[in-house]
This record gives sequence, structure tokens and C-alpha cells, in this order.
Amino acid sequence: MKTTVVLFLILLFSITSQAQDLELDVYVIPTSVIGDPILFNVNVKNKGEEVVQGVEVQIELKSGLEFSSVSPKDSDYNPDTGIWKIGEVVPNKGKILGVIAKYAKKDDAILIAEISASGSKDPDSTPGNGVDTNGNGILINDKGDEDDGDAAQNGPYN
Ligand SMILES: [Ca+2]
Ligand SMILES: [Ca+2]
Ligand SMILES: [Ca+2]
Repeated sequence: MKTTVVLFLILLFSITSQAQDLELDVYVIPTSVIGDPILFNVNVKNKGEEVVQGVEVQIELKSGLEFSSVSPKDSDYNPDTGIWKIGEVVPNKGKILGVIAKYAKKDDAILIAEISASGSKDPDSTPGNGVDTNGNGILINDKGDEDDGDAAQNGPYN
């Protein structure tokens, strides 16, 4: 009896303790002027207790944006594939990629980002399964979607 309880508690602990938990958020510093640069910050956090290796993020710029550069400049980001190779993400220490894009047109000035690869299992999200995981058509700040994807939009302004 006692052994069963102990085993159950061990099992429960291993389920509830989140050794690694990646979370991604996208923020925008907007502009209302067509042709001006917009800064998007893609912010990856590890809310767990252990280091995660081999982390990659897929970044997509919709048709209202024209990519210009990233910050820091030496980030491992490939504008052709949209893959940002982060590598290691340490608990309580976020990694941020600044994506600078031109505000090319009023609509669809949207940046979408999701964790696309990770060396560890995440208790509440799966890499590469899309941002709109609850299928309600909302990608931006949707708390009902998995925590490893997000999007941000500039405008639209009149
Ligand atoms: Ca997660
Ligand atoms: Ca996901
Ligand atoms: Ca959604």
C-alpha cells in the first residue's frame, strides 16, 4: 500500500514538475507611416528548471512587411528560411531577436513566430505545430493557443 502511494507521488511529481517549459512572445514597436521601419521583438523564455538545447524558431513575415535586418547583428538568423537558431535557453534568462522590417503596406503587416525545434520535451507545447493551435483564427496574444507561438501586427492604420 505504502509503496503504491510513494510511486504515485513520484509519478505525479514527474508530471507536474516542469523541467523545461519554453514560451515565446512577439512584441511590436509600431509605426503608422508606410515605408518606415518597424521593430518586432521575438522573446523566448524557459520557464522550467533545466537548460534546453537545440532550440530553433520559425519566423514568418506576412506580405505587409519587408525584411531588413536583425538585432543583434550576429544572431544566427536566416532570412531565406526564417529560421532563428538559438541553441541553448537557460531558465529565467530570455533570448530576444529584434526583427526590423519595412512597413510595406497597410494590411498584413504581421510577424508570426513559433518554436520549431527543441532538444527537450515540453509539458504544454509541441514544436512546429502552428501558432493557432486552438483553431479559432486568432494568432495574436491568444491565451488559448500553446505558449510556444505568437504573432504581432503593426496597425492597420488609416
Ligand atoms: Ca511550453
Ligand atoms: Ca507549438
Ligand atoms: Ca488561436
